[in-house]
Amino acid sequence: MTITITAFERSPDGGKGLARDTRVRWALEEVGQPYEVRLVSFGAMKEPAHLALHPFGQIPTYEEGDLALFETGSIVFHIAERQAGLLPDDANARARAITWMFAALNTVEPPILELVTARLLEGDKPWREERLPLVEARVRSRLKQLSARLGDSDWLDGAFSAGDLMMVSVLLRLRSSGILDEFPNLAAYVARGEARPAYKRAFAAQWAINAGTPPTG
Ligand code: GTB
Repeated sequence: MTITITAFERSPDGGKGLARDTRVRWALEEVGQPYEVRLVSFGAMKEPAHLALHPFGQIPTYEEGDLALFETGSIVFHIAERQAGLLPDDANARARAITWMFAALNTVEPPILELVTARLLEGDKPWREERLPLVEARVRSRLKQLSARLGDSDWLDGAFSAGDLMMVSVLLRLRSSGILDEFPNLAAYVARGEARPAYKRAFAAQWAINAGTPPTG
């Protein structure tokens, strides 16, 4: 059955792979599942046809026959559950890998998004100088904990899993801040993720669409 995802017609990041369709593309590439992409403009995202797929008017979405999904956590989990390659067979190891997916989205991503907001969207606000160090401290605190848990392992819990895919995707958003480099094992972890052939294919596919658009992210 054909799988169709949606992505920005023009990603505001100019092809850095930071828009969330990249993590879905990566998951599909890891399991060897071909897919099609429907590009949507910011305007079209808020139109009824897209809102029927995504109640919040965002990308990415995922369509497969009668099934329509939104939220990258749910989409990547769906892909990982149905095809081999992203979740271990052992029930406990599988539960732990899923736990890391949730940890990436619920515990690590929120302070990172707060930082992105503080740096990019509130850059001209009078409270920026006071707020930014507080937000950066919250990000560093999370990274310190994650770094301690990862230690010198390649991946968070044994073999590469959907948990790592999600965690690397989340951490990539930090690159332009320089904070990731303060934690060499996390920077190396992200680089390992980016070196995976499936990630490279996913990145190249979004780059082919977005390269040359003015970066703002
Ligand atoms: N929780 C949802 C999920 O995980 O699927 C969040 C989806 C989401 O934030 N989608 C964004 C979107 O559609 C695109 S990815 N935004 C348009 C809108 O809300 O109107 C977020 C994103 C946007 C831009 C950059 N960038 O420029 O670097 C990076 C990431």
